Parts: sequence; C-alpha cells; structure tokens
Amino acid sequence: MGVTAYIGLGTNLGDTRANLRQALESLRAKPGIEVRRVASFYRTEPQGYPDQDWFLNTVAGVETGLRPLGLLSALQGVEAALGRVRSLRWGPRVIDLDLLLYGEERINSPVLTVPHPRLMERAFVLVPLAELEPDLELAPGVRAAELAARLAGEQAVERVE
Ligand code: A4P
Ligand code: MG
Repeated sequence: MGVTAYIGLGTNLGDTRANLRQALESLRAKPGIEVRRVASFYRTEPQGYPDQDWFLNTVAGVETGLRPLGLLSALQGVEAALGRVRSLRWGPRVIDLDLLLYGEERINSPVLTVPHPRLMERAFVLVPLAELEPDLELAPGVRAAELAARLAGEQAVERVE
C-alpha cells in the first residue's frame, strides 16, 4: 500500500494502558493506514516537564497510502477521538501521537517536521522504535539500537508488556 511510517504514542493521564489500546484500535480503523507492528508498552520517566506522572509509551509501524499531511490529520483525529484537550506544552496528556518517520522523507513545513525534531534525544521514543527496527540508520553511522541503549542509560524506560 505504500510508505512505511512510524508513529510514537504516549499517555500519562487516566488508564494509560487502555488509552494506548484504544488509540491503536482507532488507528487501525482509519482508511489508508495499516498497522503492521506495535512495540511493547514502556513506562517512561517524563521528559521536558518533570513534575508529572510517568508515561506509558509505544511505537507503531504502519504502512500508509496517505501523504504526510493526511497521515498527520488522521493522527490528530485519533487524539480528538480519545478526548485530548491541549493545555500545557510537554504537560500531561490523555494521548499524544507523533509522526516520527515517513519513509525516508524529510519535511519542514509550519505544521509538520519529519523526522520528528526530538526523535534523537528521547529514550521513550527510541527504545520502542529500536525494538521494531534495531538496524534503522537514523543518521550516518547511527543505528537505532545503539542510540536507544545510550539514551536508556540516562532516561528511565521500563518494558511492561
Ligand atoms: N507537528 C510538527 N511536526 C509533527 C510531527 N512530526 N508529529 C505539529 C506530530 N505533530 C507534529 O503538537 C503540536 C503541533 O506539532 C501539532 O499541531 C503539529 O502540527 P501537539 O501534539 O499539539 O503538542 P505537544 O505534543 O504538546 O507538543 P510536542 O512538541 O508534540 O511535544 P512532544 O515533543 O510530543 O512531547 N515524556 C515521556 N516520558 N513520554 C512522552 O510521551 N511526551 C511529551 C510531549 C513530553 N514528555 C514526555 C512525553
Ligand atoms: Mg505531539
């Protein structure tokens, strides 16, 4: 069907496991998106704004016929379906879906940056991504698995299921 993309999912409000499950269900129901693989769920230390609960994070590998902006609006549709209300940047959220990678494309538009600008700094994204794609080359000579292992030494990430 087209392009392989990776979606990061995160939540730290309410029943976090149910939130991830529901978001994945809602993603599977979207036309033009086939969810191929889902990493384990990980309990992760909050980054950016420390005074909040730990997150539950995962990454989904999808195949999509949608263009990047179509995929972004589908992700925002999933967030809305789960009742996400935007408040604090980097603050608590019922669900957050980020487009991490869209094939090999690089996109810099006012509404969409791909690869995700903070991808390379975050264990909560890289550990589940590396579980799916350990050999992915994120930058010249930088394998996902190596970067994930390095970041996991600094930011707590625990596999829960
Ligand atoms: N946008 C641009 N590029 C993208 C992209 N690649 N994917 C724009 C998704 N959206 C993208 O996003 C704001 C705008 O970013 C969107 O309207 C879209 O046009 P948002 O989801 O409304 O805002 P946000 O999530 O509060 O901000 P942001 O910058 O996405 O935050 P992050 O970087 O996602 O950080 N700690 C742990 N342990 N686990 C987490 O999941 N998440 C965050 C959120 C902070 N700390 C965390 C976690
Ligand atoms: Mg976001």
